[in-house]
Amino acid sequence: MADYLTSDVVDKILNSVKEEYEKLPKLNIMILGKTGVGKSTLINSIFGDSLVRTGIGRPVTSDIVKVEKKDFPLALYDTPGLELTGDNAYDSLSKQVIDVIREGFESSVNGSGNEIHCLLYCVSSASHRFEPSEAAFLKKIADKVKGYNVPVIIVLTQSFSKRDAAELRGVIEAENLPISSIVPVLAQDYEIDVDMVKKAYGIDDLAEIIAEILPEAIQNTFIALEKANLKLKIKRARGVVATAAAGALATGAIPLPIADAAVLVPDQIAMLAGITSAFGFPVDKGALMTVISGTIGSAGATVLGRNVVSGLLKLIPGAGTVAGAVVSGATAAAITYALGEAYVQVLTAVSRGEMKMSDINTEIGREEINRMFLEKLKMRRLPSGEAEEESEVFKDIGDDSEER
Ligand SMILES: Nc1nc2c(ncn2[C@@H]2O[C@H](COP(=O)(O)OP(=O)(O)O)[C@@H](O)[C@H]2O)c(=O)[nH]1
Ligand SMILES: [Mg+2]
Repeated sequence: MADYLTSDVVDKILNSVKEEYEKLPKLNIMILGKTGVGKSTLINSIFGDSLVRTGIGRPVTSDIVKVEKKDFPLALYDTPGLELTGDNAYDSLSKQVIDVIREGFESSVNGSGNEIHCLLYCVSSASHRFEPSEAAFLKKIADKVKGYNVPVIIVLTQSFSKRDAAELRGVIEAENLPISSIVPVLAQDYEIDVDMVKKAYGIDDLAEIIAEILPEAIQNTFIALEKANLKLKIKRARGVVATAAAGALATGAIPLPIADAAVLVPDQIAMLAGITSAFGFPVDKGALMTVISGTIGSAGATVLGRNVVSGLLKLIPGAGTVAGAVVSGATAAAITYALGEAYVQVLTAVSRGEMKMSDINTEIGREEINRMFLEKLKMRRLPSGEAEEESEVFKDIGDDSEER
């Protein structure tokens, strides 16, 4: 088994994932609301606690702080510890908010990347209060930022009572504000009593709404960073697979996975990197190697090698040597699709806690991945949705895996 080859391929994927992360444009989110309504808790539950706990805050105005972390494509504009009492406090803050948003909007023309992509305005359902001064403040902000393309989402935080949340929603809706949506959430489980816990909810819906309102280019950043909605990641990852499979179908120039060498073409490497980025995992070299060896690499090639290569070569006129062989577009698409879908399935299982990254890099993990790969390969689904024509190659694979 030529592990050095697999390792080389994995290094290429690791590099490509790194580039993929570096390429993600910075997402700028502003979060507003009174102290104690649960802004930090909300951000933690969307992005994990790493930003709030380890990010570095820098004041941009007297009350607004920009929190960032090195090599992390998210900037959070927060108002920590701001006591919003009285019209003066609201007046002063609305000026600062609009200044920051306008400056970001104007400078982004020069590519500074400081434009605010989304404004989360938090009101606590638990406080039972939405004062006229706060309503006026929110109305002013929502009206002003409309001109700078900043969507506003009102988050009803600490909504352990859905009835209170519905009531508050009614009050805010009556204001007829130019906002994108009102979303009730309970960001963390809430202990009502020693024997009664209200489970957290709504963060996945909020994540979906945020993803929808963001411009396409920033969406990928959000999906890579968020930790609240696995479906968004799966959908994005499967989009990457479909694109790669369609590309393989069009070009068909995929080298055969032969003997014990995993030969991946750049499009497949980009696909694996894109999937990894959608799930937002730190890359684990061992796990990636197993995925490759369990699918089209060493172990998979035993299956592919025995049945496919000989089968394929019969189909390819003039293919004297294994090394020079390429497969048809349809077959290339099917292999690419199966590799991508198997990898998506692995990362989904890891995200759900059904599998550990470290479990993957074992004999059992590899067999499981191989099983997934063959199952996907048997589906023979093409990105266009057409059924693939029957081929000897797929009969071979089907026969072989059914025996196992
Ligand atoms: N159980 C529970 N506690 C929350 C929730 N949101 C906020 N809190 C609590 O409310 C307090 C204030 O929250 P924090 O996020 O610091 O508010 P901030 O000042 O707006 O950033 C903290 O003690 C949080 O633990 C929630 O969704 N569930
Ligand atoms: Mg806070």
